[in-house]
Amino acid sequence: MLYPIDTESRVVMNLNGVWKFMIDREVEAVNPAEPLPAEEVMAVPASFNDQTVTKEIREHSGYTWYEREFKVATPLMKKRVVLRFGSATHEAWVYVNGREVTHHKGGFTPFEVEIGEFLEQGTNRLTVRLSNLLDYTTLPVGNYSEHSDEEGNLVRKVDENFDFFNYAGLHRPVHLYTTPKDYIKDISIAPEVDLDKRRADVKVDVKTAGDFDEVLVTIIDEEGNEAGRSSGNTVSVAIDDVALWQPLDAYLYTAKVEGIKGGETTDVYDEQFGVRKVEVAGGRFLINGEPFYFKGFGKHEDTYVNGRGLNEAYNVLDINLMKKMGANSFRTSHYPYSDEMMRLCDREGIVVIDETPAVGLFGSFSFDLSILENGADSKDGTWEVMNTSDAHEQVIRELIDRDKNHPSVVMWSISNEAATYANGAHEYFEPLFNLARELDPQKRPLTNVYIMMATPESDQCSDLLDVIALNRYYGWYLDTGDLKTAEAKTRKELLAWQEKYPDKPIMYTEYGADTVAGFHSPYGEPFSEEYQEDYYRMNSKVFDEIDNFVGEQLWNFADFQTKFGINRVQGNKKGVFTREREPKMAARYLSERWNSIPDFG
Ligand code: GCB
Repeated sequence: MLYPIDTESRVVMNLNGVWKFMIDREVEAVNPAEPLPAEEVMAVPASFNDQTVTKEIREHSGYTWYEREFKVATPLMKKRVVLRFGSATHEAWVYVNGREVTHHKGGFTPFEVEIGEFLEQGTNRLTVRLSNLLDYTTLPVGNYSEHSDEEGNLVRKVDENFDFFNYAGLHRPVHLYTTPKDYIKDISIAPEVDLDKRRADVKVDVKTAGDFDEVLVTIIDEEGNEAGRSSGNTVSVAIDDVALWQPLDAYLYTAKVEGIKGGETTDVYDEQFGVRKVEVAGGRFLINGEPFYFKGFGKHEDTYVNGRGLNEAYNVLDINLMKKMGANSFRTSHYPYSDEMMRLCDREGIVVIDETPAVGLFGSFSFDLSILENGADSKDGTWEVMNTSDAHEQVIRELIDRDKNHPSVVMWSISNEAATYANGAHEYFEPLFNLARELDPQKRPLTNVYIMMATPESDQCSDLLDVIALNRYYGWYLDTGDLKTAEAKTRKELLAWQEKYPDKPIMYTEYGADTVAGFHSPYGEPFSEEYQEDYYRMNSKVFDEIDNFVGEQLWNFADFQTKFGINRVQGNKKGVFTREREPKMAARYLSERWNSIPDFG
């Protein structure tokens, strides 16, 4: 799906701002044919949860309503008018002037609909009904229950099967945009590069709707010069002396795609892309033929007030903080991030592991840590109770469709911490991995991010992975405060993975310790800033001994909001930065380490 941009043939209008808002108590039916009887207002894009001081709204599980009015300039009414949501979390029913125009399930991917036939001259009313409910058929996975209150009213409850607050709302920009009636529908770009000859063959596949005599693809370099052109819906354009997209040294070309009819260009779209080669070979992760070392973070889209809503100032700051620390990459844990963040990463040369919202695929998430101590139970029944295959297939399709052209994306993560050690896991995942391999025009490597119980002995899915990606908490959830034992266990497990899969690169996608900013201890006790630093020093030492180890992405970039739980005081405190983005002590150590480790080598 193309991101909405202004071009010579397209106009983008912004529907962000302050909307009417109400939660649906499900006592009286809300009729979208009438203006919403709402008393609250809500800023879009943002989560609704933290914008009021009403507990009932903040913790609401169920349905909510948003509404605003808009007008479309008369000359634009003759065009194709499309309404696009960057995301609506988690399920949306959309009405224009009281009539339903579309429905979408899945809270982290965009959707759009043509609304020309529903528009009126003058004022139009846009209404959205949202659900934040999650269960065993959705991604993420939630534990859903219902009960009645004292008045006999239905109360719905979602208990997150994962460790982040179930923020919801219109999280990303809402746009109206126009195209001509005959238009460019999608563009798929797969550059193939000969690194020795410095030559790229850029395969561009253009999907159109309507009638064109010709589709023209012109590749333009960063200086605005033409680098090549070709005509056709499926073309290959050669670029000589090609400039590569490199981590932290991005170079972006533009594919200018024109739909031509009767000698005139009727639709134009400019799609940016980068030329770079990604492969896994001989236990290494190669970018442009060189062994790349991932340094960075698991993150969240999580800021004060905005919640999980787009916060572009924080996105820019976060990337600047990463660069200052010598980091080069992050994972979009645990869901696809905004289009805007992906475009920023392309521009800034940040390497991204792009994750689906498949989190919580795990019998029962709890803070009962005995499961870690006792090891994997292959008969835990996860794959008998989960009914998420359809949702999983849909999110893989939507994620790859949206992000396929981003040079920053070097690998897809199909899930986070699923029960890959449990019987039925391989049957569940194999078709999903096959689907992702088939859909990605750039054939990027794939991974599944592994929970501690998925070990070289217990795991049932690692044959599917190109890279072994591990979330490990030795010295935190296990052997808390005992870094000596933790070090020995870390080493033992990493060596076992390496022995089992000598040709697969191994990386850490999570490791961390909750740390209360400002808490110090002369003994380096858990939760102190000293312990966090000692914990990272211990892990670094072991990483440096492992041959096939290709990267360290710690948990987490910043403190973030979670569901309530006795192990969470105002959320998860494993940030190297606080939620305000102030560094904890460990940031200085990590910055020194990462600035001294080259990105390649
Ligand atoms: C994990 C999860 C992540 C949690 C983290 C923690 O393994 O993938 O979502 O936040 O552990 O801090 O417990």
